Amino acid sequence: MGSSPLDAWIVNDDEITSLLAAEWDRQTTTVQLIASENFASPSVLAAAGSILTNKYAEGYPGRRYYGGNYVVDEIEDLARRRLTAIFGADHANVQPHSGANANVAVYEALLDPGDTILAMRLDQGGHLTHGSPASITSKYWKFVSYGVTPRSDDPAAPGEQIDFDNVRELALAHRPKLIVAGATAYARRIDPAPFREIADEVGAMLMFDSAHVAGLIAGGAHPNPVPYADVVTFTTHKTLRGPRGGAIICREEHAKKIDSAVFPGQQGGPLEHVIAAKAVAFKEASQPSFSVYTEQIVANAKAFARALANEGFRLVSGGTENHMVLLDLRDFDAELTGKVAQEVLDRAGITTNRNTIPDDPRSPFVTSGLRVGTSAETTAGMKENEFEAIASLMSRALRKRDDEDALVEVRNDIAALCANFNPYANFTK
Ligand code: DSN
Repeated sequence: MGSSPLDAWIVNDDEITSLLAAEWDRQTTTVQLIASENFASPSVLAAAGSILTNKYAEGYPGRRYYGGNYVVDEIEDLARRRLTAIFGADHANVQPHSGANANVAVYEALLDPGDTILAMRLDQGGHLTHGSPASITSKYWKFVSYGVTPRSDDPAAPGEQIDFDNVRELALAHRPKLIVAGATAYARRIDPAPFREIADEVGAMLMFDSAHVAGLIAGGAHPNPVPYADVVTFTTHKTLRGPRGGAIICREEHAKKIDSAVFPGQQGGPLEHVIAAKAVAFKEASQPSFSVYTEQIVANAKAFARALANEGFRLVSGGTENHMVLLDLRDFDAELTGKVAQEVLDRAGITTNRNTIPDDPRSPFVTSGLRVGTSAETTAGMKENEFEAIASLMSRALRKRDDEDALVEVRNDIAALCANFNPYANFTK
């Protein structure tokens, strides 16, 4: 096994060291296609592994409950300033430990228990925190769900896109206090303007959950929801390529309530080592090279989608405009479930996740869909040609899924490809 960048730190624990090496091997010899993952830079990893992990800092810069926070205050302020500058927002809260925490904090800040929220249903592409019965959110607030338009095989008018007539009808009928835009399994650009129009028509606030596309927005590849939304939430580790965590940006009028909802409303001590890593990532995302990166993510996704369609996979919504491709596996092979496809591809060195597709007849544990994304391997330097090659290898592995030798061959081809695209090749200790 190769050595990991984490070897630069002395992990004085043989078992963990050995597992870190195994994970390094996995990440650099298999292809990473999970749409919500990325390869954070060595600077981000170093900040996240820094001595800031030692410090308690409940509160906010200038208003902490513990002493010794004069350095931490500067770090958190820097993160907030860098974040508001990227998106042109009034206020930032960089403390949420995750996107789910960020979403719940917004609901807690802006709503009373029992208030109505209009959001996208999980099986149509929404997130658990958009009111899934399995999420705590559905126990405290009343959710009404919108979905996507019906499937269409007409390339000129692809279906499975956000149904704004449905959003408006539901908004007029239920008068939600908050409308949530944003998705977790949706390959199309989400325009914030029509959501704002509908919110204004019914007197609702608008939250844009930009977890998946925050990096694309930062790089200019997708529209910025900040001028339209009262609040924008996101994770920092997906297309934004930072450490694992969440963040909230909002209009000044909501700032105090949002801050109180995060701490002390929901969380205790902030993870200042992660906040330092977020600050590093925000600086990286404001460089011109990040725009080049996000353009390439989208170009790679389009090439990947075309190549997968040529292999016989049906593209949900007919294509992609972001970093992700959602595949309906049934046209490729009626017997193939998302669960089996994910397991077979894992054996072939191709890391993906099964996903429900709109109106999926199979359960969320089995699914008829597979979600793939280009953000991580674009970081590693892959371009359209490599994604076309991966599409062909995916097809080969799935067609020969009962032939172990064939899967080993695909895994070897994938490892050969990955050998030229080590995301940490330029890392020096
Ligand atoms: N787990 C995230 C994703 O993969 O999209 C959503 O929380």
